[in-house]
Amino acid sequence: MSAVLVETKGAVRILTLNRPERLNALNPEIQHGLRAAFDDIEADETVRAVLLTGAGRGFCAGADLNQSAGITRDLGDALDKEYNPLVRRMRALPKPIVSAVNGVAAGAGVNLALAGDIIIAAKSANFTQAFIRIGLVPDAGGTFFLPRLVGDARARGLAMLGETITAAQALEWGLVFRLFDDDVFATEALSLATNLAAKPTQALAAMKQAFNASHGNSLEKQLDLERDLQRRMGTTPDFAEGVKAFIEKRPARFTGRA
Ligand code: T3D
Repeated sequence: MSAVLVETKGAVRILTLNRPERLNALNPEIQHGLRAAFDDIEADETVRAVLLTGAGRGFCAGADLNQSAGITRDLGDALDKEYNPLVRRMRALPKPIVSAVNGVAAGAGVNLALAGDIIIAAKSANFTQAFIRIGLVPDAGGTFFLPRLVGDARARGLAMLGETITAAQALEWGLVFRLFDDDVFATEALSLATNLAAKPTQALAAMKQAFNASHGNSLEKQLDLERDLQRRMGTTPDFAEGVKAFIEKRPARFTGRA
């Protein structure tokens, strides 16, 4: 059985981490499966949104610790070769990613979810920056995403104490966008991704670019970037269709084409 299940529903590509007996802990097979899946998604024009979730009761428990037991590995190498390219890939992907945290998320599993664009969670999910429990520092973008999402005080508390927070706490702190009841979670997650897949894909890609840049930009630079992106958006068929549909008082039919 594949470590990452890949399914297509309409214009949504669903990626399911699939090592439920290990709470979908990240091993080379999962890393390889994700890399291959994102290669396909980038190249396939018919895919307009991604849904990333986990099989079983976990979303992802971070790095598979069995591969670290008793072995001296260069963890910097592991980040350079596996985790960092994946996070960069997800952030730069010109298509929206819904991270659907269906259950337990720990360590790099949390931060992998945060690399998505819209993070939702099942009400039974929980989140642990588990790194400190094993003497590590948050990776996979954790020290970047966390303070920006929840603020410095909470980011430091979460990372330094390694305490588990509930989905309700994660929502209250701004770590996730929305919660759903467990019994409807999969359906609601797909519905959200399907909704995104029907939107003007070029504009969503440009938004990702703008939000990614905004953390490091001055207002001046960000205004310039918005101008450049908007200039490009103004030439897209979806802009023409959106305006036409508004004037004709009908729902727009976006194609996502450049
Ligand atoms: O090494 C590198 O590549 C460097 C990169 C590091 C990045 C990181 O992510 S470091 C952080 C790694 N993750 C952790 O430290 C979390 C470890 N897991 C836990 O602390 C707990 O499992 C949880 C708090 C996540 C959930 O607890 P609970 O009680 O709900 O489940 P459980 O019983 O502990 O786990 C269920 C099974 O999954 C269990 O196997 P068993 O006993 O039934 O055979 C457990 O060993 C396994 N499992 C859970 N997490 C991992 C794992 N197996 C391997 N690696 C894991 N990370």
